[in-house]
Amino acid sequence: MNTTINKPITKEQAIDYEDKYGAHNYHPLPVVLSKGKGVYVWDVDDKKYFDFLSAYSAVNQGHSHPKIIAALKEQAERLALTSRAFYNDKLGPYEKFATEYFGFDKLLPMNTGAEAVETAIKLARKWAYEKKAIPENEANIIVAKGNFHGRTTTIISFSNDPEAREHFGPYTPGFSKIPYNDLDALEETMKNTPNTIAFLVEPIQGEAGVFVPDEGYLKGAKAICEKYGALFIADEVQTGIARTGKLLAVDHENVKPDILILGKAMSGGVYPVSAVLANDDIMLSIKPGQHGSTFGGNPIAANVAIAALSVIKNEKLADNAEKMGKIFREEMQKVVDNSKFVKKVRGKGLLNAVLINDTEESETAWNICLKLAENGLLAKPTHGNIIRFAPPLVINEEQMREAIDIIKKSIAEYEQKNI
Ligand code: IF1
Repeated sequence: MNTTINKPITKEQAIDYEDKYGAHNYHPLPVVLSKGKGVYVWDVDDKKYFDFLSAYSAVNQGHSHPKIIAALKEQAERLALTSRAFYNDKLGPYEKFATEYFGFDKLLPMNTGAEAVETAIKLARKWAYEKKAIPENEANIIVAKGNFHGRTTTIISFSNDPEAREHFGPYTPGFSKIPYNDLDALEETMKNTPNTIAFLVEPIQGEAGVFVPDEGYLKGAKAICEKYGALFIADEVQTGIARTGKLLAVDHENVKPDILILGKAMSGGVYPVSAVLANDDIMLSIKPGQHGSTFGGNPIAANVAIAALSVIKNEKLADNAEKMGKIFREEMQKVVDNSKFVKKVRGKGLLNAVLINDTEESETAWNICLKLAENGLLAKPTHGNIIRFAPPLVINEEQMREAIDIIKKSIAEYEQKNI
């Protein structure tokens, strides 16, 4: 039995409490977790699972990485929050570390990914009005259909997912949507939509179902932005921090974004840390007092992020993601070749998805995830027929092969029962 707030809580109680006292804004798998370490999590009944979601790529360094926890504890006991009304002795060193780490002049620290996306939008607009003489309130930003950039009102204003945007209007204007992975559409819209100032895009569309664009898409998009004097904004909240086998997904094509958006694994999943990086000609468009947040750049976030980013490099997690991802896709391709049911595996590094031969609205992916959980592996569908598989990047070959066996077994069991 797991004890919490000094009294034991069962799986049923935890679920009942959330149902009775919590907003119903999620539909979690019926698993109640209470412990995590590396690639594993345990539920309240001490059942062990491989975590193949990694909190949507926030736990790239593995659950409760000792070096990151030490940084969290050490700073929390020393100085947790000053606000930006004063300086502190951690933010500057973190900004120096992170700007050198990613190769930009400056960093604007925020907390969640959505806040960083909002910051990037405000920064691009401010730059456009003040440096490009775009007429006030006329700036247009191009986004890709199928995008997921967070859940604030402005961000869902340019989503085309009814679930994300219905009945949350009125919507923020100033965005035009084009098909993902379509350079002609980008060029066309850039050319014909006045006052277009930027293209905001995920280098791989995560929530849409791990859509990996054609080779050359990112390089082509950057070139089109340069041709029309628009900013290329890369949302690497999910694809960044070594998840796809390189430090950033844009590194696969050696593309440097004008604005880089990071979040999630910036802290290894132990604390909300996000950031926007850009060079001075863009970043200095925002002047003192024009943007910020209470917790943005706090000493704990700064200390934790240095530790989390150091782990990525010191443990060569991008290389490991590349190697382990290859094994995953090779083995899952064998399942695809021998199954009418599993029709495709796709991804890069350790951001992968398996497509099931069923409709988007079906319960199939969900039911397979229930079977996976029964067999000791946690994953979550992104759509009715797509399952994302994204373990922490610290996974070793033995663990990966054991996890693959669980996935194969679970799919086979599901097929036997349902085909
Ligand atoms: C949920 C999805 C993933 C993101 C990208 C910004 C953000 C996210 C590319 C915002 C956040 C999270 C949100 C979380 C589930 C998860 C998710 F399923 F919602 F779409 F990963 F694909 N840019 N993604 O993926 O960052 O504000 O959440 O820190 O909302 O349930 P955030």
